[in-house]
Amino acid sequence: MKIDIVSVFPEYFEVLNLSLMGKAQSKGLLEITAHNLRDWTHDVHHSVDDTPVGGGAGMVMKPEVWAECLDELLNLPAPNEDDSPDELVFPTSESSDSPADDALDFSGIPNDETEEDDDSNAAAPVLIFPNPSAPLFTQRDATELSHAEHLLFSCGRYEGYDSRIPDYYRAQGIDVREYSIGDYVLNGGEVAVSVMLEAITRLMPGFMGNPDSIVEESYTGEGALLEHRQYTKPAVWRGIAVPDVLLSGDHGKVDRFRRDEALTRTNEIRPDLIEALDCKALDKADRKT
Ligand code: 6GU
Repeated sequence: MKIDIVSVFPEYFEVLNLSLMGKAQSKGLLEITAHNLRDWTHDVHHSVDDTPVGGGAGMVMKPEVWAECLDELLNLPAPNEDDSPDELVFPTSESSDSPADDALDFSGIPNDETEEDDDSNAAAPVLIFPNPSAPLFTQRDATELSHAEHLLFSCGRYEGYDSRIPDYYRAQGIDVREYSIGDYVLNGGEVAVSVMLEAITRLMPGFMGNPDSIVEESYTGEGALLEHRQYTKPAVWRGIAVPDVLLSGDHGKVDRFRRDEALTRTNEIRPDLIEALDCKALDKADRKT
């Protein structure tokens, strides 16, 4: 899998040379390149942001710099740059399918589901924007993206990026995703991208030493449940015993015990996951739990 990351702090991603991610790179399974967005600026200050149109605090990342960068990394031709910034229409809402803007050729139908269709050459990258105001990134997304050939992450900083950037690339037929990693605010997309990358790449075939270890985890399989609790030896430690059934050697009982614990714990900690369970994925014994 080829992975490009664009950031004003590409050094953030040096940690990807460590541990399993580093190993996957040496094995040739992953090819990660972190680019500096400022390499696509032309002014002496290498500025990448500007004040928000409509007022408000903070700075917003400028579309022009991102576009030069993303056009190049996506191998797209730059459009006519005759359109002076004043002629552009600012959409009034954040909606990505604003129909106006023929100047920008917003003819494409935004479609988050598209994976690798389209006429374009082989594997156009999936373009991913971390964004605290976007839908949550889930294990399902990680699983889907672990099959992609090429991912391109665009890390915003400051208050975010101009919303026309993802709109524009969607209209060009690129598979564009915007994701939040949780209900809290980070200073920029770098950490969020590291999180998503780790969740995605560990699901790639050949990434894990023991592929079984990703099968039984929380959030995978039919009906996402939190995992049961884990114990190792000794059987009694500081006066605390592991549950007897785990020492019984009866695999059927052990499986039932773990499944019950997963259901009970999920119900206590994440009732929303229980709500979302597909009843068909439950067996009779589950229903009793
Ligand atoms: Cl993707 N970005 C930022 N800046 N903050 C976040 C986030 C992303 N997800 C949760 N908080």
